[in-house]
Amino acid sequence: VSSAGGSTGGTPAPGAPLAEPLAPATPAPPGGTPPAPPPSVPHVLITADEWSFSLSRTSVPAGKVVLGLVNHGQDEHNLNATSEGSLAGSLPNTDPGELRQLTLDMHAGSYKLFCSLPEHESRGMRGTLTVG
Ligand SMILES: [Cu+2]
Repeated sequence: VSSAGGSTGGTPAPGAPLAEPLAPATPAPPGGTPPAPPPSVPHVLITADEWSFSLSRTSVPAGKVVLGLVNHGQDEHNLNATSEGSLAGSLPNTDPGELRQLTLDMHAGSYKLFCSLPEHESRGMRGTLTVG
């Protein structure tokens, strides 16, 4: 195993205060009671290709949800989530092989997921996520 290389050089400017003071760590609660762990956030992975959206699951409980878009296609694709016609969230055009994520606070109902590039939705890049 050669550990050659590494970042050499990068001489710091003399006298330059490079390091910002670290923010103080979260203060320990005086009672010593550890905070309850946050509830786990459900994830939905949408796999995109030409021309389909494949959802890792089609229903989630209401609340925070992480939507992931992974592009397994050859072209760029994006993700839009609408509920009753209004946009709840979106991810921009994503290159093949890339993964993007966004967290949404979703209410009970039906969300439409689709790619907004011309004709992509009509070719099949759409899906429905049921929340509640
Ligand atoms: Cu697309």
